[in-house]
Amino acid sequence: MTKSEDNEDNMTTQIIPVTAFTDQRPGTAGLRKKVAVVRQPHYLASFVQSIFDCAPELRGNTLVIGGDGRYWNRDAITLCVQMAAANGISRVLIGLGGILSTPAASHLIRQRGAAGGLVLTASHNPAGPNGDFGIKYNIAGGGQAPEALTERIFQTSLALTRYRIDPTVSVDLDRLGTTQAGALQIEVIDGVDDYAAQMATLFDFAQIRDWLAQGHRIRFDALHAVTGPYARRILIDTLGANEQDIVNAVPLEDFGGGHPDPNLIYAAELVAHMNGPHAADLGAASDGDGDRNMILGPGVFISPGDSLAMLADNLHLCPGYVDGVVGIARSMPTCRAADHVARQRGIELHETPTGWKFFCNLLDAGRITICGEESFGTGSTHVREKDGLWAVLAWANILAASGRSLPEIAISHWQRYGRHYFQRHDYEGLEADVADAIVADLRARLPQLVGQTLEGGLTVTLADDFTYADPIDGSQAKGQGLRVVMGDDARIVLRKSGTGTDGATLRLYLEHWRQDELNLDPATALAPLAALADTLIGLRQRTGRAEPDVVT
Ligand code: G16
Repeated sequence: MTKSEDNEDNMTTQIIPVTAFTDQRPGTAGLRKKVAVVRQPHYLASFVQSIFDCAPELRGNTLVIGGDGRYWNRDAITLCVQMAAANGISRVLIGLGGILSTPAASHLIRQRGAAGGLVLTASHNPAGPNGDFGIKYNIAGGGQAPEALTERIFQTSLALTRYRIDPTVSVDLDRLGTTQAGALQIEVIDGVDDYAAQMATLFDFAQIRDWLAQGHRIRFDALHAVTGPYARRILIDTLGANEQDIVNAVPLEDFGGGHPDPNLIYAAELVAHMNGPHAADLGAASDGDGDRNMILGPGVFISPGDSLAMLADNLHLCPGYVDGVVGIARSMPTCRAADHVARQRGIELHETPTGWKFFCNLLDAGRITICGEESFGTGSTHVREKDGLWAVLAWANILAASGRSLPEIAISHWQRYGRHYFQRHDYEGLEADVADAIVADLRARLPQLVGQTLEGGLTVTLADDFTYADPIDGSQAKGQGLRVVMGDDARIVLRKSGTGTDGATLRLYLEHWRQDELNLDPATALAPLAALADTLIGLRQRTGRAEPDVVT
């Protein structure tokens, strides 16, 4: 250890020499690793230093810091604050208890004009000593660092020789207010306040309150993750929802041992309630860091792609969006339900790679109002992250304003536009070379597929490895997933996940558009396409798995 390297530094700043780590390339949404990996000596500090080295705008400026409250969140936040002090950052804004949902952090960065933010989360991945940890850097606009920056951070981490820290700085995460540590101002804020205030500007709270007072119900499952306090404040305290309907609302360091992923598998309790005799009018769940959402009505599951399309079609009913939607974006694997809405309204539809960061330029440029992904993410111009509770409030506002039930809205949408049956089949924990070989083999066969009529009569109209050219900055993202497109009727998409921490995960996405049968069970509707994908890719055979690990 050496003392400060220039005379600008505090006397208590330490320069810690390190041997660079070689595995700090950020994935789809930041760096995600097992807790044991991140807790290795100097591991997190090295990554944070690489961020600070690549973000000179932070010097003399404000940095937002918050996390999803998972195991080791508090220690990691203290480390980030000590490093902020030693790297010339002048102010840190931290959520009370070290907690900020991902959308709330994005909002705070924008609202307070911060130069950036550190969001400590591994999203829906399980937590606890044997679980996962994660960290991502969000830039001044509130969105995740773009690809070019994450690549620079990775290159910096490969050559890192030291990091700077002031271990004398301490922070009381449980006390609201401002303190000074040398040149660093530390402000601990109630992360729920600003977020709740913003939601009140977008939605008609009085109308939702009346709707709830008439006996309608919202059932919300926070899965013991970050949205509990946000949901309690907004849904119970402000809107008057039943206290018993907001469940698992106390954030726990290990998420209660669960998997805080709002889908049909991991939010089973909510699904059972919504399929039961006392189902609420709107059922919803969010994830570890509050950016995902799952939407259900009594007896009906609205797939994320459908939710995006239905929200886009009805968003003008919410006061924050009275002028309607100027454009829509969805990630490539997300079903094409929203495309019909865009076509019908004569507005732009953008197809981007997986990863919320790809929406940010479009949002900044005012080209889109709403965007969404099959991975249970929906959001709008109000922040630069997806936003779980925003989607719940948007649906509640639409139900209250339209006077229609959720199943009525869904059925009339499908009658008008047809229904995109959609499923994602995940094969998890695969050997990386097995997963890579499966992808490489299909990639090699793509050119021959075009023009072929496959079993069942579907003809392949396009087969490629998806490349995205950003219409705003012209940057190109290549190798973003293999797609076998059968006109408007169907698609099979295969890609490797960029968020797992245990070996490789392959995702197979199946989509079939039907205008004749609107009431099928998705598994039944997609069975022929699944069989086709099996013949084409042989996933089960090549992975030695009888079936996918998770189907959502
Ligand atoms: C992140 C990204 C999303 C992406 C999802 C799944 O979400 O922000 O854009 O769709 O991961 O990515 P992959 O298919 O590569 O695993 P989150 O909620 O995990 O931050």
